[in-house]
Amino acid sequence: MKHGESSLAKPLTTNEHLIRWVEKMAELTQPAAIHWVDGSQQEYDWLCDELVASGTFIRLNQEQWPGCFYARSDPRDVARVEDRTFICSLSKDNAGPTNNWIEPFEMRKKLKELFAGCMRGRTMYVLAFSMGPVGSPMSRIGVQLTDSAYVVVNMRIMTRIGLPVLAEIDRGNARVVPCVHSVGMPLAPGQKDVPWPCNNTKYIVHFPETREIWSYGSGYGGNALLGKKCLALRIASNIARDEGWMAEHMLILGVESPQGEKTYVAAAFPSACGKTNLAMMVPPDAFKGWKIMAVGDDIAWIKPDANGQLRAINPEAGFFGVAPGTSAKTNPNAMATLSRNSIFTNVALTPDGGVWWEGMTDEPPAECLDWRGQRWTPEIAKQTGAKAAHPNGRFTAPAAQCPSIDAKWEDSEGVPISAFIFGGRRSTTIPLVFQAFNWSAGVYVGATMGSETTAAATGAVGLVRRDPMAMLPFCGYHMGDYFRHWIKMQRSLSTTPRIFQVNWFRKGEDGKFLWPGFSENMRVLKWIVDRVHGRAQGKETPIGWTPYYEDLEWAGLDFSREQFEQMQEVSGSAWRKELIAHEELFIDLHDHLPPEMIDQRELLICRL
Ligand code: TSX
Ligand code: MN
Repeated sequence: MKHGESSLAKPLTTNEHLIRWVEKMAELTQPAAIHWVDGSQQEYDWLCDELVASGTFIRLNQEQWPGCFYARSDPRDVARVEDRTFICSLSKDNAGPTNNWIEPFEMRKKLKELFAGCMRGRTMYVLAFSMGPVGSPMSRIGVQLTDSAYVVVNMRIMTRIGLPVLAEIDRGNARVVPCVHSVGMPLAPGQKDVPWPCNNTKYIVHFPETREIWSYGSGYGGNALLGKKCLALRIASNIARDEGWMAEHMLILGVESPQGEKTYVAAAFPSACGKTNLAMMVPPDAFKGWKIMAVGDDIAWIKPDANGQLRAINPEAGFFGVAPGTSAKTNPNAMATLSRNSIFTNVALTPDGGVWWEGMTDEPPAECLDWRGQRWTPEIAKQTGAKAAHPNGRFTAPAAQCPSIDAKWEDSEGVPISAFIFGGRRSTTIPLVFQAFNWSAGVYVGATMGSETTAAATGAVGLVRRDPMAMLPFCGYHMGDYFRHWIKMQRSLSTTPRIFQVNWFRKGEDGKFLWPGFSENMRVLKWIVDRVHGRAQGKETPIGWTPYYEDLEWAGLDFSREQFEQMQEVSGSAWRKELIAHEELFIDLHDHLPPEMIDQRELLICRL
């Protein structure tokens, strides 16, 4: 008998409310079968077998890539769809100018139409998941109904799922976030399925007041794995505001000194800044005895403990990382993490049943099949510019497999956060590192952060796009109220984390990067840790404290005082332009902006 065949439809819960909701949703969406996901290895293996049989998955060469699978999406379903993402709060004002809003009653009517019969001919999976370790007071539970087995197996890597979560629901204290997901492609009797079902009409919908998520038409990443961006950021940012904690788009890492002193920091970067690389960074050889340990690479839930100390958990259990650019050189820990039990989507398939992507090796394979299944060779690439992997091609890999995963990464109390780091990709103006003068000044730094667009995103390349706290696509309410919440958090803290800005991407007049980045960023992290513990000097500048040349550890790197001064320069004329760009962002948010943001801007103008 196949995995649990006879009992798939049997509810794995005693919670009447949950059972009735599943029945109601099945009535609406009309699936051919219901499968309560238990989360076992057996079930996972069986689902992967089914995905291979249906053509969604290709099993990779098990000698080289044990436990690994390969998927190609529909070429029209390759990334998050921000213009199809909606925050349906009761009032439009609560969603703010940076979110799409549709009146909730109207949206519910639309969703009813879209979801009516949308799962015909498919199985509806009932997927209970926990964001954060099961049972942690900081965790939150969701139940996702989905007609995609691909989603179920990815969610098993990215979150904690199945029986332990259902048991938590049965205990009855948890408020569950209901999540409904459909690829939006019902099957008529006898109709043959396609490897990647989806619909050109897409809706990613959040109801912040009722804490609900509805997703239609996409099977990809953040559109479909509803625990991640939808629950852990957009819905959780609403919960966090109401309950006095923070749901942030941040990596968490621990810095361990040779003496065994441990310091945890959380860092927010917009996309294409190498957040996963920083989370898994390996210190340079000269930093003997220093260790960087990863707690998370994307999301941090941060809450004051009884002593007024901020503590953070990583609500996820895996990494859903961008593959292109990831290599043994740029991120050896990621390469080790994804070497087994991982799922690859929209990268290239090599003739020996392996995967490849741009930047993985110096030498490309002589030939392979690209992310669309077409023959690709380096010659073809040279002639047509075709990429073997989609720039947003992904790996889904278990966090527990990361060689540098922190011992406390699943600690239900979380890890203490001593510093926040805001970063961006800026070729001018922003120095390698500086420390904000205080909490409000630091919130201003985060609120005004921006990043230059790269080829990976759509639109013009090289423009600075403002992305406050890297939360622009993920804040589930008014961005001005979000700044207000940050300001307010200080009141519940006995010690406030120090706040820093970094920029690995400043360029010289020759257009070359001034800073070698990657492992060498350890030198910056060490100064940050030294500042936190009151050990390092800082030079007062108009924008904050910057390190003196002597304050950074230079062993093992040939970097002159002149190079350093160029990289740390605070140019009055460049900053005056920067301030005008800040004002533009603030105009859009003016009626919700906390007065501290205006004050900080005034203070900055005076200091300049
Ligand atoms: O991830 C990056 N980090 C953080 C690493 C811990 N990247 C990659 C960004 C794209 C996702 C970086 N790119 C970093 C960085 O610190 N710095 C740069 C820019 C850079 C690129 C190449 C070189 C130097 C700087 N040098 C050579 O290629 C030789
Ligand atoms: Mn992210």
